[in-house]
Amino acid sequence: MFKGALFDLDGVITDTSILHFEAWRKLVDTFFSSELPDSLEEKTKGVSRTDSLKVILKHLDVSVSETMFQQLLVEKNAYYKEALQGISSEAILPGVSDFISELKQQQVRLALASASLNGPFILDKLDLRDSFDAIVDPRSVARGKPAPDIFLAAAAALKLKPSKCIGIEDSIAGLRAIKDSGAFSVAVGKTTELQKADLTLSTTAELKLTTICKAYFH
Ligand code: B16
Ligand code: MG
Repeated sequence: MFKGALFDLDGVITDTSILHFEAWRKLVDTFFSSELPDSLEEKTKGVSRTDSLKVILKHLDVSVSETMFQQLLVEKNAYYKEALQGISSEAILPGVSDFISELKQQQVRLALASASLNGPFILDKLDLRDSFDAIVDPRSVARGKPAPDIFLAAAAALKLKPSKCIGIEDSIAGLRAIKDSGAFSVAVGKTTELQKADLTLSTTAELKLTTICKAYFH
């Protein structure tokens, strides 16, 4: 049996990805009078704020000064934080609360492995902070997803080997990170690339201990 569960946040615990992308769209509209195509959303999922902005500027084919770059990061976060004000435990994705209870009953320890600097703030809003034994500060790892660093740090924070953990992700970058960490990968979503996970589920409603154990011991 696995002893640890390493959770991504956005797209796994709550669906804030739409709020992220709306904030990016607002920023691009305000500062560059431009629009972003839907296809860019996947490329910014699971990717740090800084790396997301690089992807967006590359798409727009514009370069900005370091000062402007930093200002854009601050502005985007301000839009995003504004959108987060209204969220509560009702925004926890289906099945997640029950799954966390099942894990707790089996003494599985929980760690948050989110690229978001807003992770602790969001867990507070969802009333889930106390459910987690560890929250990795994404600033404490050298490389962001798709590098495995944050999942390695999450397992280490639980004092577990990655092979004794499952990692749960919704993004392609995040899935690569779990796989390279050596944890058992559970992907949630319908994107073709997510089928490469050890176990792929269509939605969080399918996150059940029996389903995961069956695949883990297979
Ligand atoms: P922030 P996750 C990621 O969260 C989001 O998927 C990604 O879109 C965002 O750019 C990143 O967090 C950084 O978020 O701007 O709040 O620091 O999926 O790793 O939980
Ligand atoms: Mg995610």
